[in-house]
Amino acid sequence: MNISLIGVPMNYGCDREGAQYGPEKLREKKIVDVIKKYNHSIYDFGNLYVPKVCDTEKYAFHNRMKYLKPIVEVNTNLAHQVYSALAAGNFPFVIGGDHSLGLGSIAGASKYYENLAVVWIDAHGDINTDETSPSGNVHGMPLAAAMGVGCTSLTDVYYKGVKVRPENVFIIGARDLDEGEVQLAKDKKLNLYTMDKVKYMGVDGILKDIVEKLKANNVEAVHLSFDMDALDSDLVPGTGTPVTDGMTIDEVKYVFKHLMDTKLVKSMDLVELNTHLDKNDVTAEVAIDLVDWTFKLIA
Ligand code: B3U
Ligand code: MN
Ligand code: MN
Repeated sequence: MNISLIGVPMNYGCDREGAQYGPEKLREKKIVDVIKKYNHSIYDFGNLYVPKVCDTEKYAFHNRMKYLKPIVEVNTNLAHQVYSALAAGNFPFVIGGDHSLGLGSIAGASKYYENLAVVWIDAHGDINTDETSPSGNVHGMPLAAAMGVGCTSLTDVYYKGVKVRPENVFIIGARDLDEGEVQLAKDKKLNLYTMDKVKYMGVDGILKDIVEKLKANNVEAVHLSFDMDALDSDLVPGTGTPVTDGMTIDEVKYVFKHLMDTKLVKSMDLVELNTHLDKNDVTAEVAIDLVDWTFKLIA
């Protein structure tokens, strides 16, 4: 497979030091060589340009969303990179950076694929809007925006309108949802597999459900968005908002395996590695192990 590696060294969406160094750390840990091991041709497109905005300006562009302008700019460029990679027959692999980059990667993938699904593996729902967000951090909003919910400056990134239909949204591993997110998930009847549900149905149970729905909905392609904080907080000190009672590494690998088996996964993000918070690079090593596993599966 031809892989396009796209780095997004951005932390405006989480408003925390350290998330912007994810791409640099993963390259230091030889992400390119790890992917190459499985006979892929990898094209490293380097890192996207992230404009400098000082923190005194964080609310200069919107009164409830921090750093709105640079986030929209970076995501517009990311969307076009992802779209171009897909149009060239490549698999775009986007490394973050905070999860606000989901805005761009989903926008790019959805421009290419008519009927896209998104599998969002995360301790959080990331379905807040500027009105429901308790923090004003845009990394808690991209999935709502992709469904066309929230402020038009986010919903209209790259092109106007809905990028993914709610019935094609699958959230796995959530265990820290805000009130507005719970309400939106209900209103939109999202496929929400909270950690409680994962435990109740088992990983096999939720995967069976997801694969059936992907088929029933005639999904053409899946964008897989993986937030490191889906993993249990004990395993990933190097992420901005770790949450207890999360997934094990084996559970994540199992989910990846079965999703890859569908042959529908055509693009992927790996986000929220925070090098400042990491302890002896353990989180970076976990990320690399998951990358290794993923590209072995794709081979
Ligand atoms: N739901 C909270 C916290 C949060 C979302 N995503 C992360 N943290 N990583 C919010 O700010 O929207
Ligand atoms: Mn997230
Ligand atoms: Mn998260």
